[in-house]
Amino acid sequence: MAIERTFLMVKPDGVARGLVGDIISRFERKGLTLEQVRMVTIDEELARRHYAEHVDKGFFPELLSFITSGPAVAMAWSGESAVAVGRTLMGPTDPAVAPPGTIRGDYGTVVTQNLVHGSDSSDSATRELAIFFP
Ligand code: DAT
Ligand code: MG
Repeated sequence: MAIERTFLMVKPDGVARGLVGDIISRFERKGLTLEQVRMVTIDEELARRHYAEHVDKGFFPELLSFITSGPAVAMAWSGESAVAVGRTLMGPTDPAVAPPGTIRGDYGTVVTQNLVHGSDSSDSATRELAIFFP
C-alpha cells in the first residue's frame, strides 16, 4: 500500500471529441484525487521530451503529428497505487483490442488516437510530472 502520484493526460482526440469530463470523471469515481490540471498544446520539443523512449521508433512521426495537433489536458493525480489504477482504467495501448469498460476500449479504434496517456511506472510518473508541472 502506497500513496503515489501519476501523470495522466487527455490527448488531443479526447479534447476534440468532448470527452474530457467523462475521462476525468472515471478517474474521480475510481477514487483517485485530481491535484493539478492544465491545458497544453504540445510542441515538438515537448513531445520529444515526453516521448523520449519512442523518438527512434517507426511510429514516432505519426505520434508527433497527432500529439501536437491540438490542445491536451495534462493532469497530476494521486491515490493508492495511482500508477497501476490509471493504467487499468485506460486499457491497453491499442484501442482495437482494449476491453469495453476501459477508456480506450470504450472510445477508440486506432492506436495513434488512443485518447489518454498515463505513466507506466512510478519513475515515469516522477519524470513526466516534472516536465508538465515544473
Ligand atoms: P502507452 O500510451 O499505452 O503507454 P506506449 O508508451 O508504448 O503506449 O506508446 C506511446 C504512444 O505511441 C501510444 O499511446 C500510441 C503510440 N504507439 C505505440 N505503439 C504504436 C504502434 N505500434 N503504432 C502506432 N502508434 C503507436
Ligand atoms: Mg507509455
